[in-house]
Amino acid sequence: MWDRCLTALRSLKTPWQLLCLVLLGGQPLAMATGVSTPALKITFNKPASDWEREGLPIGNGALGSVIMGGVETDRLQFNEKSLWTGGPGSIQGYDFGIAPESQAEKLAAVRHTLNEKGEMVPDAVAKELGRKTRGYGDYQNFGELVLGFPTGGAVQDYRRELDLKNAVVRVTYTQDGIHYLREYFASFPDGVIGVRISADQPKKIHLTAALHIPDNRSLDLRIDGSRLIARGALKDNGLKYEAAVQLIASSAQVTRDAAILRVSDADSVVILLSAATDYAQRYPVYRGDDPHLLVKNRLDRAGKKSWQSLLQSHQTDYQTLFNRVELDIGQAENRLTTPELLAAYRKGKVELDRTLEATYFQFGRYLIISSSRKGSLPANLQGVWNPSNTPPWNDDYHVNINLQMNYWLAETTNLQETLPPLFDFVDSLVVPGQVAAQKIVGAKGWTLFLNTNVWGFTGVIDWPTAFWQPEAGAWLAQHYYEHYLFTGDPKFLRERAYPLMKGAAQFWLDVLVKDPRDGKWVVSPSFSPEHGPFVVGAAMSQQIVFDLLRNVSEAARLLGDKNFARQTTEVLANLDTGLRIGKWGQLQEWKQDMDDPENQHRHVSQLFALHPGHQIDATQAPALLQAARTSLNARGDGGTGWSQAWKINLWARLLDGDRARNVLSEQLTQSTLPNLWDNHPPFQIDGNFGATAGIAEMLLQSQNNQLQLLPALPNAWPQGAVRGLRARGNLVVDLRWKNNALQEAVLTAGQDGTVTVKNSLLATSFRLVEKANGKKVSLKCEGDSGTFTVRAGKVYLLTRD
Ligand code: FUC
Repeated sequence: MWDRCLTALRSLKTPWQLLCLVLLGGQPLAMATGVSTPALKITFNKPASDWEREGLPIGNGALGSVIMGGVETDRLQFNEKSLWTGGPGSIQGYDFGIAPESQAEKLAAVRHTLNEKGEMVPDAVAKELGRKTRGYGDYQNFGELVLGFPTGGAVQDYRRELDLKNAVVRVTYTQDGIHYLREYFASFPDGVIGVRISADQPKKIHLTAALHIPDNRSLDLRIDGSRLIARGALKDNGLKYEAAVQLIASSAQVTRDAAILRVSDADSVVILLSAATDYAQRYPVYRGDDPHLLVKNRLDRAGKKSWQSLLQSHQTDYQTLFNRVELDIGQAENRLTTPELLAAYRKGKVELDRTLEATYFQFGRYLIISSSRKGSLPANLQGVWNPSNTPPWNDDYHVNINLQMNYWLAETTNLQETLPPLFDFVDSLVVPGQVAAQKIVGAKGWTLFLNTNVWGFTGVIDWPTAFWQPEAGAWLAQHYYEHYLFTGDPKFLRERAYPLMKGAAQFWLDVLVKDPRDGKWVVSPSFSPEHGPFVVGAAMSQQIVFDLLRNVSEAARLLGDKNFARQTTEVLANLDTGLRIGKWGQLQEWKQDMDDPENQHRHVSQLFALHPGHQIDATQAPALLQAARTSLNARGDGGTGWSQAWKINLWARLLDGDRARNVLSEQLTQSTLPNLWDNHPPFQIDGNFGATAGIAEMLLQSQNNQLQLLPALPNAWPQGAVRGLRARGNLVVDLRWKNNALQEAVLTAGQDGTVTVKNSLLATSFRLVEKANGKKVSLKCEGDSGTFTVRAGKVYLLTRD
């Protein structure tokens, strides 16, 4: 289909013709795989009046911008991920959150009190072990590119849309009989943000372009030809920055006055923006080259390319990733704006509900592609988009769920190219994390606690409610092993995953203590995230350590590290697993049976073992599963955005599709802004990513060596198809279903192996063949699951007979 589209696109000349194709060609197109998806767009019929609620985001990983689309003044607030205050060189001083003297004695005293008394209030522990932060820093607003247009007559037919299939924002309107079109995108291959302003009549574009830079930094604003350059350094830490804007106007001259570029009587204008800092992800200094050459070279190169060629490289890059997954849950083409679609949600039009849900799913994928690409930092609490110099939670990396949740969708929704920033970032935390492990806990290995910044912060803060979370390192290590399970890449396992996981495990081998009550290895002090007292052996601490030690022992065996395999297996055998069923049938959050059935705390930490862990397996442990269900029921379907997103995943793991979809609906109605950004509140992107991951989890699961097809399909999606989801074991899976039952599954194997598939279809009459030649594949069946051998590169087709 894409070939067809590209040929059609190439035959068109003006942006207007292209736009007409996009706007009018809204018929669902049958894909080769049979998945049909109408236009995926987020639309408004007015300019944004509120950045957070109505802005439309574009991004290339490092750079991001939010499009407001004002007719007379268009503001493109923009960011570059490394522009942070704090860190080395900060006027507030900076110590990575780590005191120079060892905290091991204080820790031993806390441990002793816990052994004596069983629990401690967080304030008392924070008084001992917390540390006032200095120079932690904040992710910064880079500035605004402000475009000014002349005042005209009444504006008609205004439309502002984010087109998820093409990763382009468009603004269109008619004024004084002229149709205007603005297009915006952020290109990963060219490293620039591109904007084109055009009209359907010649010489109608008149505009000014200025850069507004916040005043907490020095500023040298210059014009060089048709380029506007802003450079300087943050006052707080001396971090150098540069942003530059290049104007390219057809049949018109760019003139300049003071620090403003001006174009009159142009047919169209292309504006390119690039920005960078001298940040480098290198402990302990975190500084690299002056950003000038990088910014200049990017603009020089991009400025030589035509708009079409810039757009084409961008779309080829983007669509290579985005187009891998298509979801059809019976959504309908429609002309509603996104706020209207949200307002109509669950008011009786089921196709429209599905349109919103399918768009929300793909929006999560759009957002991670736009905020996490190689060569930059990972997606932070707001991805890459932030208009403030003092954003909520510093717009940092919280690692007691948030950063992890940001990447849950990366493997399952087939976007491995978004993972390098996470792995590079976590790798860069190992050296400062070793210092933290040493000084704060007196242990080998590495770890970090609640939160981190771009400056290797691995120490502690002093906020009693959350500050102590040394399991963060182990939790992050899970992503490395999962990456190996999904890709089967032995080099990644050997060279990156294993050293990182082993370091995290060495920390825990040093830290675990024997609980005098039962002789089991436990974490002490232990704190269930942001909830309850400090105790010994809270469920989540134990489950995370279990997850890490199990993964690392498996990896050690695979790689022949016999000693470490033995050591970790021995500890595992006597580790408190953190799985206990309490007096009201709940899965206990603490070793003591003290859960309150009325409590609806947003962190459902005791369910880590169900998701993102897989210690509790829906197919094997009915009692634990029931306990998990009881706990999750008690917590309810509400919560902050990310909490609801987590619950979608959890209900999917409990194989309850209707409940998973109900939480999704609650998230869409309670925690979603008009532009579909997740609302914690405020805007926090983890909920978007977590919900997309949850939808994938409803359709396909592959933990514990079982490929579960449509494990949690809700009744609300009786008919549909999905193409391109990924499963552990290096598999790509396409599914089609009807009357709530699987009709067809296509499995593409990336490596040789054995696959155990699970679906009720296997208990009825089905066929499994090699797709290329129709040859029957032998399958060993047991109830509703069947096991067969796959070969790398082969495609297998499972159908209803
Ligand atoms: C965790 C959560 C909060 C918030 C913050 C950024 O501490 O408990 O709800 O998401 O991270």
